Amino acid sequence: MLRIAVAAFAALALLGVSAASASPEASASASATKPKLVTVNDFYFGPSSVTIHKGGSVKWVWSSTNTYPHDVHLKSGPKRLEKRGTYSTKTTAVTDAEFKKAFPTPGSYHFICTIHPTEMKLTVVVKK
Ligand SMILES: [Cu+2]
Repeated sequence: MLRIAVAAFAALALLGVSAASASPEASASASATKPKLVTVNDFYFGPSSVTIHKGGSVKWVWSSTNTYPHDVHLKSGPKRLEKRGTYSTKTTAVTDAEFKKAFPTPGSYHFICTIHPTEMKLTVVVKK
């Protein structure tokens, strides 16, 4: 069961990467904007807040020392955000997972882990 979840995660991560490299914003600013790294830990996102520019991306990496499953779920974001579902993972993972997402729309984004919603919170601010 866990193996299936991890495989699904890997597929999701690949989709995320190919979508990002196909986007004009990403290629135009590729050298300037390395993804901001956020680690997914028992039981916090580190750091709990990141700021990027429009077209930049965030890469979540699950800590190798985790013993509980976590996910990344967009709780709230800009009003007219397109493809809202692509800002959340489809599965949970304990370790050895990554999730990368580009942010073409400026605004404030609030993420949680749906399994630990009161402990695990992350704010992403996307500047114009
Ligand atoms: Cu969690």
